[in-house]
Amino acid sequence: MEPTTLVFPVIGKPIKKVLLGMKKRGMGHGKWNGFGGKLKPGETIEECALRELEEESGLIGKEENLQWVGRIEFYFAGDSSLDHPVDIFLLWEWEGREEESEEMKPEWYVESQIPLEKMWADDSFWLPQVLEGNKIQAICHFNSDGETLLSFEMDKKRIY
Ligand code: 8DG
Repeated sequence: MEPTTLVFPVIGKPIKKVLLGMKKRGMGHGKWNGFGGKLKPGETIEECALRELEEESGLIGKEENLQWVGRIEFYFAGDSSLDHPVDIFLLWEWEGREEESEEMKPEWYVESQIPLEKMWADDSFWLPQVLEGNKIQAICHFNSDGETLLSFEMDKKRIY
């Protein structure tokens, strides 16, 4: 699978609120997540991050307000066609207002009330770290069902 992106619009430093979207279709359907998707030919990873953010949430971001906070390589046992990396960004400023799209239903969450139990199984290992001011690099193995987490190895580094 192509490289993918994930953007979390955030408010406050330390972060107080995060915009999540309930994914209405496709991979991760029924789960809360940041906004993102697959890299298109000719696009940079930042262009992809901002395009997917706008398509899915209605927010319009600029590269200068995106902060790269990590990369996870995902591997799926028995189906390497699903293997893909995800580059993760925080977005500190934007224009426009969040709007429901065909793909996502956006909602602001207080940082302490993020619904980790309704997110991808690996997110509880890294999302709190990223929201606390760390950048991360991780390798994550899932079963072929994409639901059973087999292993998660992470390095983290404080950024603020
Ligand atoms: P597209 O066809 O519109 O490009 O793609 P999409 O339907 O919007 O997204 P996708 O191709 O299904 O890409 C998967 C999205 O899910 C992408 O934003 C990265 C993200 N993602 C994973 N694995 C995980 C995970 O374990 N945790 C979280 N939080 N996000 C993940 O692919």
